[in-house]
Amino acid sequence: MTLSLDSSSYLLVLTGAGISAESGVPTFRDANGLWEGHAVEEVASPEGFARDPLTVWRFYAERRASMAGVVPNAGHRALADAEQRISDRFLLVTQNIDGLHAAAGSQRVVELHGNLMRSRCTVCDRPPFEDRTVYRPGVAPMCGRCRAEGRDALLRPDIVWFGELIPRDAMARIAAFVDAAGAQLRFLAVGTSGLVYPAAGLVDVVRARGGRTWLVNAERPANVDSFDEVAIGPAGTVLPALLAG
Ligand code: BJW
Repeated sequence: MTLSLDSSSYLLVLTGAGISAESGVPTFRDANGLWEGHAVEEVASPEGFARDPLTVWRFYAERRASMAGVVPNAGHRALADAEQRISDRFLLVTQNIDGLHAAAGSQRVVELHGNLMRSRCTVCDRPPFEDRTVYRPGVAPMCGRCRAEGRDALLRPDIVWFGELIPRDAMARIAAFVDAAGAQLRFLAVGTSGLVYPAAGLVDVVRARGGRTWLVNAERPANVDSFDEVAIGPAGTVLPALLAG
């Protein structure tokens, strides 16, 4: 299987947890969607946070701590290299919150589900800010700006949880890219189970526009039949070969 990029082709890439697996980041459904016996939806949903912010913060503090020393792998680097070759005709949409694409040198990145190393206030409109703090168990951090104005307000991770809207500017950037690409659009999905929307529906958006679609995944995901070309295997091995030309 090949995916050659000529002087007119546009490439839209969607990545999921599988691309970071070879860097040592567990995939989302590695433990059957469970963390310490909690269903993922319990610790990654606004309802779960409202019910038990301490547990949700412990979940994310553990994940922040687990990123120490984690570096991008050959799959991340192959995508950064492809972007170097076609620059503005490349857009990388990632569901991952680990920041590894930027660490590999990718610049045109849409973080669909937010970023683990940012927090935001649950009350005020202060913009999300970088926050690498690994809060201790039992600590739910509070907003300093709200406190200065005399109210208590919890911080939360700047992550898109189940049932929450994807940031409007993220969807607008994807739509503008798809429009600009027209008939030259190619789509490559990597390391994603094809279960979570709207990401899982991007392949169908591209097909409706007549674009060709590729998939690289360790196993056959839920939406495998939507792809023209499928390579089953580890992204760190398959991507460098696929994007070499
Ligand atoms: C390898 C590999 C290697 C391993 N190489 N491969 C339409 C229909 C039905 C429902 C909906 C719909 N539209 C919206 C919804 C509701 C919901 C949804 O999709 N639910 C489904 C579960 C049914 N979507 C939403 O709520 C989204 N919001 C939204 O659409 O708003 C409008 C709306 C709201 C409500 C109702 C209707 C509309 C928001 C979704 C936010 C998802 N957030 C999460 C958690 C936060 C981040 C975090 O804490 O980490 O994001 S969920 C979780 O899943 C996480 C991931 O980004 C996401 C996707 O997972 P991913 O990346 O695919 O990982 P895995 O683990 O599932 O798969 C890894 C794959 O890699 C596997 O296939 C492996 O085989 C493979 N692999 N090693 C290559 N080395």
